[in-house]
Amino acid sequence: MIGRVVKIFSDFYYVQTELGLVESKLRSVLKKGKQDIYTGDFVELIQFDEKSMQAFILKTVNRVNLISKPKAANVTQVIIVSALKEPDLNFEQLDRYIAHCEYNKITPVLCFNKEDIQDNDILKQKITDIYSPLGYKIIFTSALKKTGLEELKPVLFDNTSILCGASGVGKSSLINAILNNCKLKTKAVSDKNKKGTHTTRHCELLKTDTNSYIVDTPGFSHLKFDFLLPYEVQKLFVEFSKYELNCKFKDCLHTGETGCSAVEIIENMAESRYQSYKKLLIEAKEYEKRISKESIKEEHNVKYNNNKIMTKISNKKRNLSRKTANQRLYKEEE
Ligand SMILES: Nc1nc2c(ncn2[C@@H]2O[C@H](COP(=O)(O)OP(=O)(O)OP(=O)(O)O)[C@@H](O)[C@H]2O)c(=O)[nH]1
Ligand SMILES: [Mg+2]
Ligand SMILES: [Zn+2]
Repeated sequence: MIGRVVKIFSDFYYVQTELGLVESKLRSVLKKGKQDIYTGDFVELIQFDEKSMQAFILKTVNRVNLISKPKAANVTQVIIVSALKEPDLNFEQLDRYIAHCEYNKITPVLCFNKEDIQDNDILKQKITDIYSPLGYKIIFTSALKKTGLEELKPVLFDNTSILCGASGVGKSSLINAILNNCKLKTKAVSDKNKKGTHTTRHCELLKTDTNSYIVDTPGFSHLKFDFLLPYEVQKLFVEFSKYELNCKFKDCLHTGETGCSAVEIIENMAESRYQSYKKLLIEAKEYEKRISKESIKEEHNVKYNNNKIMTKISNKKRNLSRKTANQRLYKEEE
C-alpha cells in the first residue's frame, strides 16, 4: 500500500492512505540504511493491520525533491509568510528566505499577513515596488479578518505548498482560516519583544483541495549562507539573471566596481536588496576564506593512478554538493 507521510513524531510516522491515517514505524532495514523519511514523502507500507491501523514503512517512492529548511519532501511551491507588523517586517530576513528558495530552485510566493493591523499602506507600497518587478507574486492577507484568502487559495491549487517564515507571523492561523475544520495550535506573540513563541513544533501536511496540500512548519529565522562561494550568491538574486550580464572582469562579484557592467543593475536595485546581497556575500567570502585556509595543508596530496600523477583536490576546497549543503543547514537548525 502506498501513502503519504503527513506528520512525524519521534519514531512514529503518520501516513495518509486510501484507507485512512496509518500509524507507522520504519522497518529496521530502513533504519540501518539511514534512509531518512520526511513529511510529504510517498512511502510503501507493509504488514498493514487494518484493525489497529498500524504498519511499517518499507521505502520511499518517487521523491521529487527535498527542501532542507524546513525539512519536507515533494514540495512544489514555497509560500514565504511575513507579518507586516508584530513581528515587524524584516527585509533582510525576507531576502534570505527568497535566496534560499532560489537556491532550492523553487520560485516563492510572498505572503504578507496581518494586513488588518493599521497604517501599513506605505509599507505595502514599498513591498510592491521592490518585489513585483522581480516577478514574485505578492499576496496581502489577514488570517484574523479573513482577507486576501481568495487570492491565496487558487495559488494553492494542484500544489504541495510549504509555508515558511519566522515564528508568530501567522502561518498556522492562515491554514486555520483557509480550512474550516482545521484547528492548528496558534499562540500570541510575546508582549515584550513582539516575537513569536515557536508554537508549531513539527511539519504537518494538510489537504486543502483535490491534489492540493499545504505544509505548516515551525517558524525559523536563522538562515546563513556560509556554504556558498561568492560568485554563487549572485545567482540567488534574480536582478542579476533578469538582465543580461556581460561583465568584462573575470570573477567579478558585481558590487559596484568601476567598469563593471552590473553597475546599472546595482543602481536600479532596491537599496534593501543590495544590502542583503552584500550581507550574503560577506558570509560567502568567510566561507571561501575558511576553505582555502583549511586546504593549504592538503595541497601536497598527490595520487598515483596508472603511473600518472594526479593532484587530489582537497574535499574542503571542492564546492559542497547540494545535499551536503542542505544537511549542513539542517544541522544548524537542530
Ligand atoms: N492581527 C492579526 N493577528 C494575527 C493574524 N494572523 C495571526 N495572528 C496572530 O499572531 C499570533 C501568531 O500566530 P500563529 O499562527 O501561531 O503564528 P505561526 O507563524 O504559526 O508561529 P509558529 O508556529 O511559532 O511558527 C497569534 O496570536 C495569532 O492570533 C492576522 O492576520 N492579524
Ligand atoms: Mg505555527
Ligand atoms: Zn562585474
